[in-house]
Amino acid sequence: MQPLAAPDASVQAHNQGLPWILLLGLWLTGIQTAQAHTYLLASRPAAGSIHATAPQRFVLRFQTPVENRFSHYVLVHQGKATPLKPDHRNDHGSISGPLPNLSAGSYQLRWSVMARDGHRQEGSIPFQVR
Ligand SMILES: [Cu+2]
Repeated sequence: MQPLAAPDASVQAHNQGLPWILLLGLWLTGIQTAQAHTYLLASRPAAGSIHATAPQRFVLRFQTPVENRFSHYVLVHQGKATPLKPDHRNDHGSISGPLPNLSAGSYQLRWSVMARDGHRQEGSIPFQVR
């Protein structure tokens, strides 16, 4: 009977369609997450870098702009943390500022930033001055 074929085809089409809707949902969620969170793209000094000449400035490049009022940067050396004050930022998530005069030794540039969605991200960049 011809009419019975139609419901079967309909069910099959429905089953094929559902995964695409789920995939679309996951894709949209992924885009939203990528826009919401930020992360560090690059830094100067770079993580693990060794400097014959002490760097005079730091640069952090984040994937998105950060909330400046709720973002902090410190330089840790021999257990002592010195706050760093950025003096330049752009709308694309780049932040830079002066470093104090660095003697030879191991340092960590620790950053803690708040993305526009309110999520905090933290990290530590180790580097050395010879
Ligand atoms: Cu987020």
